Amino acid sequence: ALLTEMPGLGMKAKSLSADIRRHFNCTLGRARNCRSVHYAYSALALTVRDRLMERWRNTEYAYDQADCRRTYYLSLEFLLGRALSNAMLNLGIDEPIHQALNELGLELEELADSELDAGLGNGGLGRLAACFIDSCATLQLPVMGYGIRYEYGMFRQLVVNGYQVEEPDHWLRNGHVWEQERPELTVRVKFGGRTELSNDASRPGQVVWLDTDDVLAVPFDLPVPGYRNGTVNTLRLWKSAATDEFKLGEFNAGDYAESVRAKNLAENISMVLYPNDASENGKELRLRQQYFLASASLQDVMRRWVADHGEDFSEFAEKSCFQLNDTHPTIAVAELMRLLIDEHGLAWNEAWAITHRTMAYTNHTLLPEALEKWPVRLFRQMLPRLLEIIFEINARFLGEVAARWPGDVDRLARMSLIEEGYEQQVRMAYLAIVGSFSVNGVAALHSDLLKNGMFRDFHELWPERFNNKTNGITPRRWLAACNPELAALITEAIGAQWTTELTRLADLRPFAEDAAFRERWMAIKRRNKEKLLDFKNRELGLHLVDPDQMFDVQVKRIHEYKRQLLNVLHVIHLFDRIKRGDLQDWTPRCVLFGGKAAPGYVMAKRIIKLINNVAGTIGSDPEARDRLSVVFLPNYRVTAMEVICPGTDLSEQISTAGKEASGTGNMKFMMNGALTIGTLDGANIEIREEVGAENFFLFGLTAEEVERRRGGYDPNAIIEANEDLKRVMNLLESGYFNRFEPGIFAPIVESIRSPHDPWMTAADFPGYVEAQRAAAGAFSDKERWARMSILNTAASGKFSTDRTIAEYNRDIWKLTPVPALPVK
Ligand code: DL6
Repeated sequence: ALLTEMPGLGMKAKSLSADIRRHFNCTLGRARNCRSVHYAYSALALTVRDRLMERWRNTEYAYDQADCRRTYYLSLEFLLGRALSNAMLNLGIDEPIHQALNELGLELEELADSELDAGLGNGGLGRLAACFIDSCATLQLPVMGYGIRYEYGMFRQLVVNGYQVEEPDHWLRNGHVWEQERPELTVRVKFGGRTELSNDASRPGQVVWLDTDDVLAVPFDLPVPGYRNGTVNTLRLWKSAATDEFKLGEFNAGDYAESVRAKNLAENISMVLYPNDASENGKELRLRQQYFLASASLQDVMRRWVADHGEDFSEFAEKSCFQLNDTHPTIAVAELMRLLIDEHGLAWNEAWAITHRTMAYTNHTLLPEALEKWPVRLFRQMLPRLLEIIFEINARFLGEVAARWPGDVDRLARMSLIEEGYEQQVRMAYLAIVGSFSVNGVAALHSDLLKNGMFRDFHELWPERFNNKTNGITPRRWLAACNPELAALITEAIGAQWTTELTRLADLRPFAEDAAFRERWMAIKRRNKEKLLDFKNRELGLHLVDPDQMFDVQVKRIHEYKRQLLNVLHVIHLFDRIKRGDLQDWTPRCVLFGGKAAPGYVMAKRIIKLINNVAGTIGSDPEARDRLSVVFLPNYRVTAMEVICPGTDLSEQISTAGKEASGTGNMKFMMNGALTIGTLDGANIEIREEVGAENFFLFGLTAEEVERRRGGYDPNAIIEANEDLKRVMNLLESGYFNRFEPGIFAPIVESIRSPHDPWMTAADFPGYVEAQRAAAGAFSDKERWARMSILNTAASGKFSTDRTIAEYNRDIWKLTPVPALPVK
């Protein structure tokens, strides 16, 4: 007891600076003449981490004592970004830290800049998981995140001669002070081998899985601080390691090569994040990662359960919930069955009653190509026991379908967890639906489209399972931390409660009519635009842009459905207007693009090249460059967005309707006072509802219209009928933007002209140009724009993940908040 007793650590500048010195000299052992920014950062981070530690212990202790129901958020991705400023903000020590660093002659910004992003995710889905765990801690909900500690996160993007080049992201190269290794909690995960019936007479009918190649899962914990409430939750990330058997094998000289191969196979599991966000990864290693995460996490939960409750699982489902972040961790459904039946001796029905009351599934996409399927053959070889369980789940499930719709053979084939064909495949989304008590989409339109489209049969069978949870973002990182000046102005106007009750932002509405307030608001926006330009110049080399131009921004993964191409076509149209002297009511603008293409996605990479070539042509045209500038910002990431969204005027959310499940970038821009130009897709619809049609630049086909036009789509007729688009296509086709690289954009032209273009770029061009004109007109009326900007922030209250998580909790998790014990 004496050992665990600890007095609280000081939160004032004096004790903070003493601790920074102590860590620099004692923990890190730096020499007297060391001037390393990295070590100064590490000393500061360790000082902040100490303050998290004591709250972390108290939180875990409070949860243990309460023996409360808990949720486990299983996700292959957590796109965390940097940790330092967030921890300082949430602990409420940013002021004293500033003072402490001042005393020491250090600059916070410089130290903070040396932290590498934890880029353990592709985009929206991974960043959503990071925002969720922030809100769970802020709401004091006993929620633990489980993920993979990838050695290499999302690749670093360089642009060379306009082309994307990928470089590995070794984000752990300088160490990672925030994590805590917990080797004593290592678990074994099985792969390969074979199954047979047990000959143990006391366990008749039991299956044993044997001759497996096991891998160790070693947990590394990250603290997840709530906002100024004493709670620190846990994100547990698994690293794979070889078992001792491999090491023993190394002594056996004859088998050395095989032994090393097996060791590498084990260690490769957590080596690298797959960089595809919207298409199947389809690789054996990816399935290994999925099972590794699911099995290690479930075993971890079960181990704690057995320690507290013994082998009595009667209350397991009352006390535990697993939220599956997309289909990626869905194998957890079969793994929980396996653990309950094979390892803990439950009968099938008992195990199933627990499993399907415990699992909940969130779908994040409407693109059929992103729905995961795994070949039965691969399963049989890698996870033979899991395949048996999936077959059994399927047989019982199809029995239920047949009883409900006797003789409907087509329906059985449609709904089966196994897709027949040249090669049998396991449909992971269907396994998730069958194994879960809740299935949700991530915006109202998306959830409706799931019910009426992709999962229609399942909705007919179990309508009560389906629900919507519109996404959000954490206002701590995405307003308070990334836009401190605006946050201070908002607090001065309406008080500080908005940080945890975001709907309070509505109180800003009357300030839209206050001229002095508008002036301050826009002065902050201008300084944020200057900061964005500084950032751009640091990352890209100096290239002057006037901060009074309209900053028109599209940053997100590069994908055809997100239609960066439509944006480029509009840029070419603006260039064409300049060249033909159509300059009436001209609004100077800077169009900024950023985003990574999946390395194998050829068309997306070609679109990056087109953006860069157009940027180059316009930048070297003396008539054009002061009126229009185009920038492609390489290596878009969380830290970049923290500078980009406060400095944006116009947010581009222009996906083909019915394709973007929700979007969350749209929310970050809105919260920071940008106006949206967008289609009726994903959460744009709800954004427009909140802010009012008059404060949103709408265009484009609706999701229904897109579907209806399929089959009869004639882009060439649209091009012929629209003079602007015809001229744009002429410029593109003439090779104007690729004079020294003939033909490189031909596939892009073909895709626009194809009657099978699923993204219907040509169809939305005329409406888009019109909406852009309206936006430019509004921007040139400074007072009007300022009003609209304030109203956008004021209307963004719905889009806090605090609201999203409160809804998950109300409808799915049903957890009781547990306050952490106070720090002594
Ligand atoms: O739910 C988070 C995020 C949504 O906001 C995006 O609209 C959606 O595209 C993304 N989904 C994925 C999964 N695959 N795909 N495509 O990243 O989830």
